Amino acid sequence: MATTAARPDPRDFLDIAQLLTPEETMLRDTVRKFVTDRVLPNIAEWFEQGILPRELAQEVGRLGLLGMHLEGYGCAGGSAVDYGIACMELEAGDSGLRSMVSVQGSLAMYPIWAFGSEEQKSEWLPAMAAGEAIGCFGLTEPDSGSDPASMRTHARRDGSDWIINGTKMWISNGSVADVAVVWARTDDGIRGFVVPTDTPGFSAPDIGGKLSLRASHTSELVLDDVRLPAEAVLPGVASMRGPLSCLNEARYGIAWGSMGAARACYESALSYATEREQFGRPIASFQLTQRKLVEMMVAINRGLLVAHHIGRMKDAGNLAPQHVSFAKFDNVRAALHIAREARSVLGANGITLEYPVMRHMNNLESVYTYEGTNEIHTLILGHAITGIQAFS
Ligand code: TGC
Ligand code: FAD
Repeated sequence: MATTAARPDPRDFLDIAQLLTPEETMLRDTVRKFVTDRVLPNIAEWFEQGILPRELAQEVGRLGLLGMHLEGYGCAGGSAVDYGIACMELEAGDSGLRSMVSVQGSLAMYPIWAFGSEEQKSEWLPAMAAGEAIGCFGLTEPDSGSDPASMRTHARRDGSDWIINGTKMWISNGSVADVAVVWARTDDGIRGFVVPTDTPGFSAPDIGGKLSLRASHTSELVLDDVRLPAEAVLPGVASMRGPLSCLNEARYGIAWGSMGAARACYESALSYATEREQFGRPIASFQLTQRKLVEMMVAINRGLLVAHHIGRMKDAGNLAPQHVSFAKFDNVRAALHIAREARSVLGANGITLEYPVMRHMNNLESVYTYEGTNEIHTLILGHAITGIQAFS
């Protein structure tokens, strides 16, 4: 029987907030306030200049958001849902900010935490959790994107040392990193190396001309006879399972984060549509506009339910990589579609940095491609349901 409950909130139609515990609600509000006070007033300028100030890492570190789902070594030891909520609120500000936090926590700290030696963990994790040391993750290469197992970067032994040669491409945080987790081919399989970025032979030139994720540093990593001691290798893994395990962590955060970007676009379109008048009426009064707004609202609520569901599964230890692919595949494509529709609602104003929509839309083009393209996640899901591998 229908109840007499109040009219649904257009900004939380299915009352998804009620799924959060009081502690999760507090975390959401804290990160939202940080984004509102510190990021939103500046992000258009950072995006235009192509920068993300380094001190933001220390600021989010003080909020306990770096490596927040890891235990010990100065990390906050939060739940998977906590981590998802933080990603969502950060990405409502900008995907570049969420990327910085994802790369730090899921791609640079996680492999050290999961596969590193005690010495590597003690040396790097507390400083990285505080944002005093920034990390990056070097997997992709100029000729190895969707197929990272074809990487050419290699490490060979020289006495007890390792010598690494190769080039990594499209590396977030690269030019501002203090430490790079670099994956390389060796005689023992694919190994991860913890590379201090001041090691001779290492350089990280920025990639220019980006129209997407401009508030994020994206770099090449050049390793030219980089000599490392024996203890630089991550001892706990010697196969593609190493880097792919890190991707599960980051893709999980993106499933939530993309819904933050989508929410920002939807809210911007909703408020614009109720204020902007054409033909003597608010554009929100036209059926075609209402349809766009309704499709956005429904897709966001659906994506958030998926994010919450996989979050609880992850916390219960029941989340498979294919579940993460489901959420990354569907939530990011939905967010990109929402951003494009929102841009059309704003008309010409939608193409400017005065509104967040086109900035999010351009960012989401990268989010659609990184951490496994939409096509790769389609094939992971296709493999899962048919048992037939169609990558190659
Ligand atoms: P395959 O032969 O199937 O497996 C090789 C080994 O890996 C294991 N494995 C996994 N382990 C953990 N998690 C997963 N998701 C795993 N998938 C596979 C597997 O069990 C096996 O282990 P072992 O011990 O038996 O050797 O793997 P494949 O090489 O055929 O890969 C298949 C494919 C295409 C799915 C994979 O290569 C892939 O996901 N490609 C996409 C590449 C990608 O996502 N790159 C992302 C780079 S980082 C980035 O974009 C950062 S963006 C910045 C930000 O996040 O903000
Ligand atoms: P390709 O693999 O060349 O793919 C091109 C097209 O072909 C895509 O549409 C793809 O889906 C399609 N395709 C490829 N193979 C198949 C197939 N078997 N079947 C069907 N279609 C296929 N990498 C890192 O290691 N660390 C980082 O920090 C990082 N940060 C990034 C930041 C940004 C802003 C961007 C844009 C990328 C970043 N990446 C990073 C790289 C990212 O992971 C790769 O761009 C991504 O994996 C795709 O590789 P590619 O660009 O070489 O495209």
